[in-house]
Amino acid sequence: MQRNNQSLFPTSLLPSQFISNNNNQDDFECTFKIMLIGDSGVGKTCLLVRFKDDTFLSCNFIATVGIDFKNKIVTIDNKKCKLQIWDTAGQERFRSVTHAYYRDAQALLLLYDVTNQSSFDNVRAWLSEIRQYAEEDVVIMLLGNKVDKANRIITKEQGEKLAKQFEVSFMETSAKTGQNVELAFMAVARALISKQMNMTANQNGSKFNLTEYIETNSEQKTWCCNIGS
Ligand SMILES: Nc1nc2c(ncn2[C@@H]2O[C@H](COP(=O)(O)OP(=O)(O)O)[C@@H](O)[C@H]2O)c(=O)[nH]1
Ligand SMILES: [Mg+2]
Repeated sequence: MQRNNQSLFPTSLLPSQFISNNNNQDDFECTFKIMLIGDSGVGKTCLLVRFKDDTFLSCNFIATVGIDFKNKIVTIDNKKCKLQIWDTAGQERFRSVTHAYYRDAQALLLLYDVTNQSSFDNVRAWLSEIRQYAEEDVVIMLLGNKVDKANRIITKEQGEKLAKQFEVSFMETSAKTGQNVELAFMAVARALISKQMNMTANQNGSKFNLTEYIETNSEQKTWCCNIGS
């Protein structure tokens, strides 16, 4: 049965209006909106909970409905930044809703599950949807999640190849063990800060090199292109 999206998501909760209600904006030197997308069950909610609270819930009981968000304050190079992280439901029936939110996102973390072939196959469809609905200069990072599991089907090389083809950054993560989770969010936040600084100050200074940053900091070597420019 078709759901009525309007009743689930009142206009008062549309993202840009929601952000503009923030009275404490001055407390932060930057506020970024990051969205988690990907098929249902790939671990988006668990990844967010791991980053926010550093815990792993079995999560079986949490079926994200539509869209939800959590704020996390991070300090990067003495800058206090608010990351507003939006967690979407990947189910087909909610896609028409999440489209509206793409426009406000400065970064997208696109997840697949390394033990689930179809979630990997669907990455192309997600990327074309991103190209259609998100801002052109949105920062995109592809994440192969659940690398802690023994029954992986998708190799790291396959993930790297796909990311390279679409010129997006790539990492492998585990919401369960926490591997690379903090790094993925922090790398994206750093790329956004660098982008913002380059735009506002028209600086000639050194650009943040995301590739190098991830290579240096990741718990396993990963390939990544420079999205910080
Ligand atoms: N082993 C393992 N399981 C995970 C990981 N991330 C999520 N899960 C499990 O995958 C299932 C779906 O996770 P969830 O975050 O709800 O996926 P979502 O639909 O993308 O939000 C849950 O049963 C989680 O416990 C991970 O990194 N490793
Ligand atoms: Mg979820």
